[in-house]
Parts: sequence; structure tokens; C-alpha cells
Amino acid sequence: MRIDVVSIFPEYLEPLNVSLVGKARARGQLDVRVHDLRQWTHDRHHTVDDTPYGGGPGMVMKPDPWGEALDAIIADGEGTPELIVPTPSGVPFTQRLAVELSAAPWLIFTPARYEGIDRRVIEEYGARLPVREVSIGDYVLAGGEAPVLVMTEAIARLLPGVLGNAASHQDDSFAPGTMAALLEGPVYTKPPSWRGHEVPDVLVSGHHGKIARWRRDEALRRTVAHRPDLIAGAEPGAFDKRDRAT
Ligand code: 6GU
Repeated sequence: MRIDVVSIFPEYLEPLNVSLVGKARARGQLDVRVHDLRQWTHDRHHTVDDTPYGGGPGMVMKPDPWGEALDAIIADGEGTPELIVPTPSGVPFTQRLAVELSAAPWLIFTPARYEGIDRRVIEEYGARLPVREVSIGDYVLAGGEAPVLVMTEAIARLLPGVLGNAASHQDDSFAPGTMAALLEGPVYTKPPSWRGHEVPDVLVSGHHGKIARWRRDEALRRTVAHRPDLIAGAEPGAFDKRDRAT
């Protein structure tokens, strides 16, 4: 998969060189290209923003640098990229959307600063490419760079071969399937006793059926406590009579 990111703070994307995403890039599983939007400005001050039509606070990102940047990047690759526009006004970024985007061959992220990008950029590219405006949650950040880090990590770990163990995203919280409506429960490792806190007996019993049942009960308990909305919104048939949430 190829991912292009266009930003006025390319250094904000440095964490894409580290850890899971950095390793995926080094292995050639992911091709990430970060671009400085200001390379597509032509004035002495490399201006990317201007005052909003209609008045109001803040500044708006000018369409011209974005248009030149996107035209150049699109022309430099094969096929049709999908444009992902981070904005608090977008559709929610969910595990389902991460799975969907992980199947795309090429994504372009356009993290904005200020009050956002002139609407005509979204109109223009919406007529040429698949475009999605996406939000990572119900709070307002100063720019879309941190959301790009979040979304890229969520997508990259789903790419074939990136995680050591493909089964490890089968039971992620929010993974489509039996865990669709559940948060993952607690985990333990050695030693069996630590500062007087014990590993639950069932986990060392070797009884796989009982362990699976215990994990599901713990996931249910945690979901009721932290995210009752997930229980209320679950698909019919997500729970059965053995799921006695406490
Ligand atoms: Cl994608 N951008 C900004 N600026 N704030 C956000 C967001 C995105 N998602 C949640 N808050």
C-alpha cells in the first residue's frame, strides 16, 4: 500500500518512521511519502492561508497550493488514489473503516491546520476520486497530523504480514465478528503471583473452553462498565443466554 501525506508540518509525521509503521516501511510493506504543502506555493512567504469569506475567526487554507500538490502527487502514481481528509466534521474513523481502507492500494491524507481547507478543493477532487472526510473522535485538535498518525497506525497493522500473528487482530476490541460489540478484557503474563496479586486460576487451568468463556465474560463486564452504548447498539444475535453481563 502507498500512503501520501501533505502537510505544512511534515516533521509532525516523523513518528511514521518508528515502531510498527516504521518497520512496515523498512520491509517494503508500506510506502509512505510525506510532502511539505509549501513546496507548491510561489510567493516569497509561502502563504497557505487567507481570511474566510463571510468573516469570522481564524484562517482558511487556500485552494491553490492543495490543487497543485494533489495534481502533482496523483500524476506521479499509477491508478486512482483515495483521498482522506481529516476533519472534526468528518464521518467517524472506526475499526470497520480501518479494515476497509487497509484494502486500498493508495491513500492520500490532507491534514489541515487553521479552520480547514477551502471547500472547493473537496468539490474538485470529489468529482475525480473517492474522497472521505474523516474524524477520529468528538474533540477538536489543532490540526489533522495527529489524526493521520492514528489512522495510519490502525490501517498499517491490518496489512498482510505487518503483525507477526494474523490471529492477533481477530479478537481486537471492535474487530468484526464475535467481538464486534465488545471491548477486550484484561491480560496477564508471568510471574503467576506479583505483590500478592494472582493470575486468575482459570487462565492457568489449561481448559480452553473455560478460558474462552471467562474471556468473553470479562469482555462483557468491561463493555458494560466503559461502553454501555456498544451493548445497546449491538447487532441482533450478538449476545446469547450464556452472556449474563454483570
Ligand atoms: Cl481528523 N482533525 C481535527 N483538527 N480535529 C479532530 C479530528 C480531526 N478528529 C477529531 N478531532
